[in-house]
Amino acid sequence: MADDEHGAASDAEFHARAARWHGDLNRALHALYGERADFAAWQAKALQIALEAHRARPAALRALDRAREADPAWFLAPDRIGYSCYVDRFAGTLEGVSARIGYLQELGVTYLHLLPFLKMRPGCNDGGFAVSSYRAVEPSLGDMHDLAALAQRLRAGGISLCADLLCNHTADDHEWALRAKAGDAHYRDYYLTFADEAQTKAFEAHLGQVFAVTAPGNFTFSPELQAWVWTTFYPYQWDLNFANPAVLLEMAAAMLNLANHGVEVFRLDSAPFLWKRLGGDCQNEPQAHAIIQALRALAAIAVPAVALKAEAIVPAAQLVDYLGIGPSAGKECHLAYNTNLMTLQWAALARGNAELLAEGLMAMPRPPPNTGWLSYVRCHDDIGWGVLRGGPEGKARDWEALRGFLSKFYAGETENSFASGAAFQVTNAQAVHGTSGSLASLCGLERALLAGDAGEMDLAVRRILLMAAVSFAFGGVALINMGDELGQLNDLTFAQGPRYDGDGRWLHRGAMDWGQAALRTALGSIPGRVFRGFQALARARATLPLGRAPDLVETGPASVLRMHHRQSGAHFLLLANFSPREVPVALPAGVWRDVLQDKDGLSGELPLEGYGARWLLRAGIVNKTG
Ligand code: OTU
Repeated sequence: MADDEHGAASDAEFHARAARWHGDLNRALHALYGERADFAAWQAKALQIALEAHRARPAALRALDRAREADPAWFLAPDRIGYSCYVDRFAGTLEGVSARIGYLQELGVTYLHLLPFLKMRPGCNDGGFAVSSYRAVEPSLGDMHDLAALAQRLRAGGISLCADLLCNHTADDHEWALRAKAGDAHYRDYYLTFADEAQTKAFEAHLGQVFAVTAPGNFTFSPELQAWVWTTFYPYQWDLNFANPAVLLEMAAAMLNLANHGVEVFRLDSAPFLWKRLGGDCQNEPQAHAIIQALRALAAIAVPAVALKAEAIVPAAQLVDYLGIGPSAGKECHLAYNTNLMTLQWAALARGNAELLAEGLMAMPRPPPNTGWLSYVRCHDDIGWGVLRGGPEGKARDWEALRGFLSKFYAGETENSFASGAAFQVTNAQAVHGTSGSLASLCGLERALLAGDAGEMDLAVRRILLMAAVSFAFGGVALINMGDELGQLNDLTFAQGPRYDGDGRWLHRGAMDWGQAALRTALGSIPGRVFRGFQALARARATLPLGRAPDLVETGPASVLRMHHRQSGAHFLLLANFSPREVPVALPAGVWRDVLQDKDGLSGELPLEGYGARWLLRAGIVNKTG
């Protein structure tokens, strides 16, 4: 085909997609900017940006677009095992990550989330979450060419690349901010500025605080602007003004450009905070959803191979909205972090009781078709206890007391605690925010090793694998946080690290210990046991009949979680004992196969050891490929 013919055919493809998503894009844009006299011009401009991105899209990625349009649930396959890491901490540079693809494949990884790697503010930058340019890689990590090369190698190895889209804020040295500081009114309108401090106080009266200790308040005075700037997070992270349509289009263009470099999944950082309203807490506003829906529609039109993932650390009642509701069901994010599963798992582990976990999971609405959850037990952030609030239907319960208990338990401050984590951003002895600490340290491995207690070490390893077995069994994408697959401990030297800036989350962001990784084949070693445990879960999961979410979650006895997936005749059952004591567990009728231990013919009653987990399939109904 001649070039112009190619172009024409491809533009036709674009226009067909634009027609399909026309209604959704318009609904979202209208909700945001419908009142403006120049609305039609912005609408046209949005489509123009999408068309330019589509024309610039490499042929291989266009082929991927077509394949994924035919398989819209591609990211929900049971072999979707994610891995999350900082580029420098894992492998030095983007090129270094390329050299470690084999390691990721050995573990069973098919989805790689690289924490922020774009050009970041020098000095304090919140681990790269203060972006100076959306179009350049941080020079110490590589360049845009390395990014495209890495994405391509990952894709060839069956791994999808996920990157953050820092949509809520830029660094205060981003070009837009610099121009605003230099007096350019066009760019000043990219941010939320207030000349009068009283205005900020009026907002502040209804706002929470994310970094109450290291960055109190939500506004920062800029001497250059002679005004207060909205800064939800650190003072150098300037919140963007999405009431200005130019900001949304800049963000869309940045996203599409990264997609054309091979990014397949965007993690929408701080998604709840995108829209501000006087008198509200400025989270989860309907317009924040409209912004995401507009980004989704533009991605679907220009780069349909791409998926969006919401980072919304909000209570369960608000969470499913990020997958779209009403006319937008299934048309907002493809994925969202399952904060509910994560925090309730930690609650179950501390209490030796799975009832609250089962109840909380049953209360979650089912994700819309072609969407799902990202399950995780640890990530680069703290465990935010604030999401544990109970829904409107939730039983009357003292959630505040529970959050207080969990914070103390995982800081190792209660009598029976095995954990060595630390409270994060706590302003006074009563306040609770989150907990820092690595999976292994929170599960007791750090203390056990210090005490040289082999029995405790064994229990800690079982807790680690129990937490993973539950998280992996939920369906959707299961994410491993770098180092957890080796039982890596807290980094006790974190306060001396170059990126620390007084932020306690660096406790669990130590560099990858490749020495420990070398032990992964050593049968008797702890890293070996943990790695092989994760690997076995990843391999077995690929064969399981997992739905988007379990269809029944219950307990029996109280310490044992029972999670069921019934898919096209097959029945998968997870049993997970959150107590240290062995308990007898009654199996549902039928003959079961233990897929992790490869044992057949199980029926009746099963003794489940302390912190034991089983993945069972009802024999006879399983598909033959499994
Ligand atoms: C996100 O975090 C990122 O994951 C953090 O690493 C960043 O510091 C932050 O945004 C700013 O970019 O509020 O819903 O409680 O869970 O800051 C988004 C701490 C967030 C994090 C919280 C989170």
